[in-house]
Amino acid sequence: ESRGPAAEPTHALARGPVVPPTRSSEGFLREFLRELQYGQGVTLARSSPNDQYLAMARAVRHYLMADWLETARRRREHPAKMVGYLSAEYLLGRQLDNALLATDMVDIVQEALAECGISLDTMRAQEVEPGLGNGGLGRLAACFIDSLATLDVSCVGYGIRYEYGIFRQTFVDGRQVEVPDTWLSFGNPWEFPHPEREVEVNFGGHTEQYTDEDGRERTRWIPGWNVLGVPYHYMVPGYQNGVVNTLRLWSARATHAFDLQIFNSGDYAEAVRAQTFAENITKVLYPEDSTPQGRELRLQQQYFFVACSLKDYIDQTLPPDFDLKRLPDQIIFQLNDTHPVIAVPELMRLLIDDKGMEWDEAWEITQKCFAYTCHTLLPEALEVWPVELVGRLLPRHLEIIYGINERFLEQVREAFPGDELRVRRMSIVQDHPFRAVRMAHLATVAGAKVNGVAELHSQLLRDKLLPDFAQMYPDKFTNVTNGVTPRRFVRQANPALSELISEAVGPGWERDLSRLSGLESFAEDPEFREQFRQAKQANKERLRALLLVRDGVELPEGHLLDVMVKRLHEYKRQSLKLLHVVTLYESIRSGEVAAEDVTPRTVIFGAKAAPGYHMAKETIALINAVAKTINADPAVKGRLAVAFPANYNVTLAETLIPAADLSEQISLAGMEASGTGNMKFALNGALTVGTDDGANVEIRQLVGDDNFFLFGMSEPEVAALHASGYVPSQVYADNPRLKRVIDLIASGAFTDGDPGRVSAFVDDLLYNDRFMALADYQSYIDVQERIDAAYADTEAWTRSAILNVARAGFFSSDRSMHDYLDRIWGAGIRL
Ligand code: T68
Repeated sequence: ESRGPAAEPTHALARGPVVPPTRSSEGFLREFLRELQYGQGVTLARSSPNDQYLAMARAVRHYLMADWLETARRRREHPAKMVGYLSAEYLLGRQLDNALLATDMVDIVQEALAECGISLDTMRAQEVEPGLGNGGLGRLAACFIDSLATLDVSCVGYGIRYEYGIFRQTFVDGRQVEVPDTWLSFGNPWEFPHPEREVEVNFGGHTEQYTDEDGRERTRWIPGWNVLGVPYHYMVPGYQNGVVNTLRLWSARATHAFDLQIFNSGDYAEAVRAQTFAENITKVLYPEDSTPQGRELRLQQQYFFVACSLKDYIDQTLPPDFDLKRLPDQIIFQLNDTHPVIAVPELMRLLIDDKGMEWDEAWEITQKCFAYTCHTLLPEALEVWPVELVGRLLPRHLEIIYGINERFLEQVREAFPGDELRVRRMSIVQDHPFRAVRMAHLATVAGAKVNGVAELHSQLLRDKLLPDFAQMYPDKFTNVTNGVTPRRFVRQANPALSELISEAVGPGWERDLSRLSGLESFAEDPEFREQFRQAKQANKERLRALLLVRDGVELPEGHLLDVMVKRLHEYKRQSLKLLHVVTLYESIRSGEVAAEDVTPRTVIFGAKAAPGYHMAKETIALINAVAKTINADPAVKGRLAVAFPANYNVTLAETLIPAADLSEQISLAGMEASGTGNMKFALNGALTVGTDDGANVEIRQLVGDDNFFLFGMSEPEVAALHASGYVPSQVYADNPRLKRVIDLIASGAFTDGDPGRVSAFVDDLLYNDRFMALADYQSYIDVQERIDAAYADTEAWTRSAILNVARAGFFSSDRSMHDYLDRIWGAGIRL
């Protein structure tokens, strides 16, 4: 398809570069009104807040457009190696503020809107955040593409445009009820659909052998059905640097054959059903975090988006005459967990079947084009796809996977002669408990590099999860500790602290977070400490105001704010936090401690449970039940409160985290791959209470033991307890305080006297407790008592909080990106 005008333009405006609108409130006002009147088709007087939001968002977009087009032109003209970030999830958060910050337009826009009688805050509140991810993994992808744009690294993020993102959580009688996330229903001003760049994706059918013109034996795939992928482009602006990269999200459409069928078919309803079937592929995000269910539609989603992305890159991004032998010089595909790993056989298929390459050559290229990031250690989180399903949906890919496995196992046998047990352990295809493809093995064999997401995790990945592979390919394994973007999670979320930081260390720290170390000396300055406390206080007020209107919750004033926000999962141990809350409650109620001797504390939970995760949902119900009882009890009023705002998401995080005093990172050691919320809290001046797990280990090393509350077993201690046999009921029997607390819960004290509603929770703790909450209970209670005392010493606490900020600069995702560049992506990527 040809691009550009048919004839040479004659007018200067048509020839020249794209001119951005004037950067003034007058200029913005003009853009805004033009979008409102000509884009939305309403006058200001008749416009709804949604009209105003859509128009202003489009007007803001204008200011990024010239940079976007220019960045694309620059990257075309000076082709350097590019990162293709392949991720099934991007948990972006709201776009408006991010765009205003990237363009440095907050003041201009505020002034212009004021002249229209519109408040910027009202506009901000209109936006439904794109929740195209479950939790940490999806948010990490969003932080990484932000950092790559800020570092001016050429990157395209590839993913899925789910019509429904992560569900909206509501509580009915304290129990989680999921509501569909209709984020697109009022229009989305941040996306650019490109139906003209649609690509076809095949599924099903069978393969056959044939002999080509040169007499070579070849295979071809005769698919059974297909769908179209339509790309939607999103701008990914760097921070005030004129760079705008692209996020390309794919949406499934029925092929035009379906449209024809609809017209020609006597059975209209049947034809429409076929169309619905195709479009189902990108209908909804799977809300399973860490426990993939192996559903057919999920594999369809995965293949759909990587097939679209590879085809788009090879056929549309590379020059038409490109020699694919040089592919590894042009791109590295980073696999965000195993979800996109079906891209490996897909690239092999493209190179061999479509481009006519020999196997060995195609494999050499493929092995250089992928790198794999693992985000877990939980065995049940590792994806395995039944061979029967892969064969039915992607018969050619299954053959290729077998081909890869056969050659790989030959190498294993060569390296370890006679070790058939090892061969079976390492095989990409497992036989037991059912025949299936182990996606992590495929990714490890194919990937040039394999990385974990924090030091401890990478070490356990080598030593426990994939030890055979680490032995065979020691150089493949590396670590890149996660990071978070300081633009969204400090600058944007915490303007009060940001201003203080700028005053102390000068401007520009948002792009070089190591400069936070300049705050170190200010920790000793009483005046600075006072200002720091005032900023925290302002953030608490802001949170109080938000929770009042958002949830009708009234937070008490002057409390230690103790926050645990993350997905609900047994390994993260919200149950342990709950045991602490009930312990505090019980100790006041029983008169063991006088209410006035208790450090006033409000505990805030935020957590979604996977809809099919029974124990997680029981835990949510119990937290709500405990909150209801405690908050209504005059005996603890002013001393202890519990809040559980529904629907924790990126938007809520941006107000919650800056207000927190204490960050709860209490997973069983060895279970949390990294955590990234832990980093956001430290950067916003909360102290961490945490186990030696994931990135907590590195946070503690950096901020220092005096400024971190460590508790619980270490990973080796956990392993030893497992080996010696863990009996939770014995821990219960041996600890009178723990026994009182569990007995109180079990009695129905929080469930209207009904023990039935808590028996699943209690029985699991006593007779299973897979994540050893009871084993760490006493240590946790002890550390919390130290925290109560520490918080009472305001100056010392503030000093520690400042030191957390000063020493957490390492956790910028910009640093993570530098590490990927150094350790994984290799030479050729221009900085
Ligand atoms: C998280 N994983 C890790 N998974 O739990 C967390 N899984 O420790 C780490 O900091 C973060 O990744 C970033 O590395 C997830 O968030 C998922 O969301 C997920 C989604 C679908 C299937 C499996």
